[in-house]
Amino acid sequence: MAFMATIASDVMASLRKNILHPAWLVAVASCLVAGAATAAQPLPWQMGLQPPAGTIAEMADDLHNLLLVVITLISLFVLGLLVYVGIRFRAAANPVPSRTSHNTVIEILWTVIPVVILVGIAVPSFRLLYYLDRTADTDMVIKVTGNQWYWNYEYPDEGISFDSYLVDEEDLQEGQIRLLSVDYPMVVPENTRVKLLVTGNDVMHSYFVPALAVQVYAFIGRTNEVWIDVPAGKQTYYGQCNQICGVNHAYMPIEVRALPEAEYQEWLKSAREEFAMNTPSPVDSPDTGSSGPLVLASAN
Ligand SMILES: [Cu+2]
Repeated sequence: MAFMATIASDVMASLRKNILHPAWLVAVASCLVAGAATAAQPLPWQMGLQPPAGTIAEMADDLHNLLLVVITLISLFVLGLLVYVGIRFRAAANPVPSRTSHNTVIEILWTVIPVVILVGIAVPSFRLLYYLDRTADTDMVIKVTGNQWYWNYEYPDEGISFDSYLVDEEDLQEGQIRLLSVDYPMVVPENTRVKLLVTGNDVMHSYFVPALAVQVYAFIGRTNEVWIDVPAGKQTYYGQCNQICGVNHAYMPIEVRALPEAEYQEWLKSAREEFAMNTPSPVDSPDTGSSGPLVLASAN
């Protein structure tokens, strides 16, 4: 027993020394302050979702908060019921159990109440689904292609296309974030609705930016259409591929940079020079005849 007591007091002393160490307190405090200042990246000790950016994310956040209340109440009710039954009807307190096999009132209640709860959840849920599905009123289009292991962003209306790679840890500049910053981020003007055409080039990837509440699969040979509602404000939103896609799955982050219109136009000017798309190579022979299926020439 003395041995156990010694261990316990050692553990307590160590906890006091380490957890209450000023460095820890400073770290935790700075996380909280940083959490309030920057909105679009995961933070140490983060609780809950990233602050929502744009109407889609706000609606998703509201739905999440509503569901959190509902499931908490249900869990507490079921727990309370279990504890009550366990105590009230235990063998010692209730030696002769009731032989009741059914009770019509309670059976109607435990069918109708869950249905009402589910319908209550379905209304905001479907509202959000239909809102997400409406990609018609967007201001611009970006085609996003997942590759092993980087993203490619193409602005079809601007004729630019570029690859976006993770910045290695040893090359990180001031202000860049380990495992999240990329060499060429996807740049968008602030306060814009952007239609994303998401596809894949090799295996399945998934384009996921939590703060913008966008998560969509990138399949080879198929284009998924979604939109993001980038709110006003110069901000960088970080995300990651969240479909296990091979050994470097963790190293293909997404960086979306929202710029004021003037700065976006400036970026566009330099991007047009730097990332002008190669014109697609023409099919080898225009006269393929009608004898066989059309074979597209390999680009390389
Ligand atoms: Cu991936």
